[in-house]
Amino acid sequence: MAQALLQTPSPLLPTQGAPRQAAWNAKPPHLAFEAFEGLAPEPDSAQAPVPALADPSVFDEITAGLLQQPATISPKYFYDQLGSELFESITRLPEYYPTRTEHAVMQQHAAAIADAVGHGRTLIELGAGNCEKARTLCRTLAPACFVGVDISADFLHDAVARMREEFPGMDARAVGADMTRGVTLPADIPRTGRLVFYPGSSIGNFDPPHALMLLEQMRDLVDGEGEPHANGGLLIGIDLPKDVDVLEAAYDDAAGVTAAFNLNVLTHVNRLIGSNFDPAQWRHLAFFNTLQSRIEMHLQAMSPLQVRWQGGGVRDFAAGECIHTENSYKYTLPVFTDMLARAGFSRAQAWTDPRGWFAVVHAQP
Ligand code: AVJ
Repeated sequence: MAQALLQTPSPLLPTQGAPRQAAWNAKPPHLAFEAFEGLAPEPDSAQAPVPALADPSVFDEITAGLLQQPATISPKYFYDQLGSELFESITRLPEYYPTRTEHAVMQQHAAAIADAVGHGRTLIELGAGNCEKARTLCRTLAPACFVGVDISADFLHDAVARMREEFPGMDARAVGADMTRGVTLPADIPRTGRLVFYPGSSIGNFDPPHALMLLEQMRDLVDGEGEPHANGGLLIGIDLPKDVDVLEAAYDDAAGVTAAFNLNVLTHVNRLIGSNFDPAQWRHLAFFNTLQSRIEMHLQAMSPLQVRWQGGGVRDFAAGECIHTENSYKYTLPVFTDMLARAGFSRAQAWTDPRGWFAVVHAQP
């Protein structure tokens, strides 16, 4: 059933088409736009060049979200080049405990984790970003092959190039893909001995039903696509519930880096759909929703606003109205282990830090 999700079109997981791939590799449209403007000192708006926008599926997804009540923008659009850099800065903030806590758990339990997952595998990191976490893992696991998958393709390519330098014997690949649309690996990636690594508690960005579907896809990915004795595994980071003040500070830091990260999504969306968001008219909100056990991030309009985008789309916002940009679910271990079981994983093993703030979980189909 989950296998079908990788290939069957559905609202959550549209098929992966060639045009989208081209869009990832294209030059950022705003660069071409600015260069052109530089040649024409007083661009007439009627004649201004129309920048190349995102492919239709991205355009449709974003504009549909903006027209929802309340408006939403998927958190995956945080990660343009600047957004990926801002996220890297977040991971170094004193308030943002997840990255360093996960790192400490992996260091503390390195031997046990290596024992559980096994050496010499094909390591597939989802949402690889700067590949920093995989780098540490590669030192202990010495995988024959590493595949970094990330939506921010240029950022990922640089990171994978650095992996090749540090591990010359390892076959390191970069796959620029939106994993929520299903990941297709290059055909020559070994089907057995796969370890999917999904660190950072990024699974928390998805609503539980969607998270379950993604876990099912990961199970299929490591299941060797029907190959017997695939001997695959999943190593995943989970942020656990904790004191609300600790949680909220992590998503609303004193230096304002998370605010800048949240607001940057508007600039990115402007490039993707040709909209006219002015980030200065919005403010960052982050709070813990106890009932749903999730941090919510929103952007709040500071005055009545109208936003327009290419093709004649328009959305009015009242003062105080919000765009929901992110959820970050905090699962307890029993709840998460149950979700793993429903996704077809068993033999779950978890390691945590002394305060019980973050867990690294290994499971096998
Ligand atoms: C990358 C999803 C793990 O939810 O903690 C950090 C993203 N958002 N600060 C998280 C994020 C705001 C992060 N993940």
